[in-house]
Amino acid sequence: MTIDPRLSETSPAAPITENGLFLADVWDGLAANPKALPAKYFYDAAGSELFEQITVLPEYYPTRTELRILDERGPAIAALLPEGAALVEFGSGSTAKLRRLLRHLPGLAAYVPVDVSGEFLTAQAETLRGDFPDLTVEPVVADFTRPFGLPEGVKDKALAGFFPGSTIGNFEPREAGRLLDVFGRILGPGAVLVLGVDLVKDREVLEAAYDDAAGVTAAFNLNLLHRINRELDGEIDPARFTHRAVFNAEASRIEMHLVSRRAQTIRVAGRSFAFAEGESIHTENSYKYTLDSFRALAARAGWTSAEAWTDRDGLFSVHALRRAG
Ligand code: SAH
Ligand code: AVI
Repeated sequence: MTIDPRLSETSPAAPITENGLFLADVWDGLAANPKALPAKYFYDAAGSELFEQITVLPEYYPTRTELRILDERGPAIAALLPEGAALVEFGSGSTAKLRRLLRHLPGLAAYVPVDVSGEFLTAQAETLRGDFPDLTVEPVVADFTRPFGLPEGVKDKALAGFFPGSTIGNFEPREAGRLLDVFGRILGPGAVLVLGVDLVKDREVLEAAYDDAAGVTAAFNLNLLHRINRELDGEIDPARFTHRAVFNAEASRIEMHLVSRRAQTIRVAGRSFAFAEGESIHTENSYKYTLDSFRALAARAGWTSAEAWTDRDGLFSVHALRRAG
């Protein structure tokens, strides 16, 4: 994923709509060589539901492993957060991980889930309010790679950040550093950011996690083509594409692709794009770090490592970072 500067550069006289940005990115991505689309577009309501199904697959170890680390380290994490803080979660999804932390955070002043998947976020925030009536929940529908405002009610509060799931891994390392710097500016000097980072491991384990036997990850990847058809007047037959997930060891990342089963031309909003047989659209990177390679990335972005925890098998890590004061 990349950080998108366009919205902030747009003059109010020439507004770019969300769907206009989506179309521009799809046209750019399909015209590029090699073809690539930004991973953030996976997440419409259907994509968010499919991601939730991924999180409980036997092959997808990250979610259950991170939940276990959060359960075990909840008290230590809580001790790092200031009393009366508002917690901003970037890419909150189902809010399942916040729910696990909540019992350790009785003094939390507010929870601000930020997510680009608007319909899904609104529904999750409503359910959370129902389950925790004493918690102030202030959802923000936004693309966190672009400037966005925090709710008025939390501006006078100490802020802390939460970025679980290894969503940071979906950004090129240079972009990940820029994103961490942006989060630091939002949260302020001295703030703590707790984030989940997936770790390098055997190719077999990684590739199975992104190409599960039940085909849920394939459906998640292919949903991008369905979404283009739904929202952008696309004329794509998703059955003519196949899901591929491969570990690129040199770059330390899982790559997901949609591979054209045959030579074909697809159309999106009146523009045509030719594919050779076997040509792919690169739809996602999921970078895998070591504890030290991630600490080094965070340090370059202005964060020092307060703590880092892993599970017993060294599959996944949770880092607590502190912004220079
Ligand atoms: N934090 C959850 C969800 C991770 S899935 C967990 O750990 O399980 C990644 C989430 O980030 C999705 O909910 C997706 O909609 C959101 N997301 C991805 N890119 C985003 C962006 N650029 N801006 C805001 N949210 C984004
Ligand atoms: C959200 N993100 C961290 C997931 C990952 O593991 O990179 C998205 C995902 N893609 C395929 N499976 C899960």
